[in-house]
Amino acid sequence: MKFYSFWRSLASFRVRIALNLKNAVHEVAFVDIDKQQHLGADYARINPQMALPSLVLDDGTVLTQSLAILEYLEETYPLPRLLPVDAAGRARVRALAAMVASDMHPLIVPRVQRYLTQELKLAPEQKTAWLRHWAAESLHALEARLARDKETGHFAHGDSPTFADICMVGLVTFSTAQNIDFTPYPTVTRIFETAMALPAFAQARPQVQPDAPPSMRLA
Ligand SMILES: N[C@@H](CCC(=O)N[C@@H](CS)C(=O)NCC(=O)O)C(=O)O
Repeated sequence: MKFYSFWRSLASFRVRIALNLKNAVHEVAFVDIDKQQHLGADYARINPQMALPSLVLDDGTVLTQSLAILEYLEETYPLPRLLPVDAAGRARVRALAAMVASDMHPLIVPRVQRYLTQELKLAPEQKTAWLRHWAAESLHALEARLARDKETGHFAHGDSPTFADICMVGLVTFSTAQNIDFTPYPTVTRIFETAMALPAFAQARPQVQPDAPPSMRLA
């Protein structure tokens, strides 16, 4: 398998974690969004949506959309399970994952940020306000849900990682970069710290990827 990734991409981050947890053998191809490589003809041939990530299987089949890729990995690498055994549990985990990946993340992707600044002429501080607003709104919703639900355990659902944690850690990482105050989000913070203590999560962090610029590298 060949995984097309960009270090800062939250959707790539999600797939990196799942590949690590599943121990799925793959090679990585880096596509630099900052250099607009994803908009070039080479990458457009792989993913006409021109978004990261993509996972190209050994038979040439191209998978796109991080949640669809997570589902593929769950079906083809059953262990460790990243979805609960019960239908209601799976619905809850997919809902928590969608709160981040489907509701919040699309508001902050580079093409939206480009439209805000280049077309709508928002000033840098207005764009920052936009990003911080949607990140905080998402954190607030997640905190309320996780703090209320009896299914919340050491992780977002029970005591092992699921799609929910995989999606949530990207939101927290992004929000930290936006200097958001986490005091109102103790449950989210606790689960983030639990998840990031696992090597599969820690090794998937944006700041430790080989394509991260030296100024951002932690290791
Ligand atoms: N819903 C998609 C999001 C894909 C996406 O927008 N990825 C971003 C990086 S996280 C990207 O490649 N953006 C390019 C752009 O916006 O120009 C997924 O989960 O895979």
